[in-house]
Amino acid sequence: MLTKKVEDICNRQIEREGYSSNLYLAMASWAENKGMAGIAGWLYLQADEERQHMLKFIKYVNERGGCACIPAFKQPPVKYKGVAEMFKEVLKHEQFITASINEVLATAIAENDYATTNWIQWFVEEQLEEESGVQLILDKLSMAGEHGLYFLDRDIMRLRGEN
Ligand code: OFO
Repeated sequence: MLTKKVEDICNRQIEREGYSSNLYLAMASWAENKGMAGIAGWLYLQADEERQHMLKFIKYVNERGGCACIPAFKQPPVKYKGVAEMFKEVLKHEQFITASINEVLATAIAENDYATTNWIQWFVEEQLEEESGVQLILDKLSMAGEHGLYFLDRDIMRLRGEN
């Protein structure tokens, strides 16, 4: 059985993972409308992954005798200044999510909840990958400059397996 504090912070994470999914969907839609099919495809996949993260939390909370709440999500931005700015936003958001996952871990430790302490490790690892994957795209973007955008858009899917 989850303690109230662990249940609450997991529910907060359900909202954050769901928002991440919607944020990347909004970015995917923006990129698709700008004709960047590769970048849009990368973001659509990322949105799916975030939904899976949300589902993992929902199932875990319910399995441990808590109650997973499905929240309302605030609307993500519709427009972005450019591709580099957008990926900087992605990195900033992932750093926020990493801090948020660390707070779930800290709460589980403080509550002597060893099962959650153990279970959350998957997310700790996942966040390393998420941040380094986005950093890799930002590095390629700054190397390529705006003129190289065409090639990045064409090749971005290959980067998913590279970090
Ligand atoms: Fe769920 O890892 Fe990104 O937000």
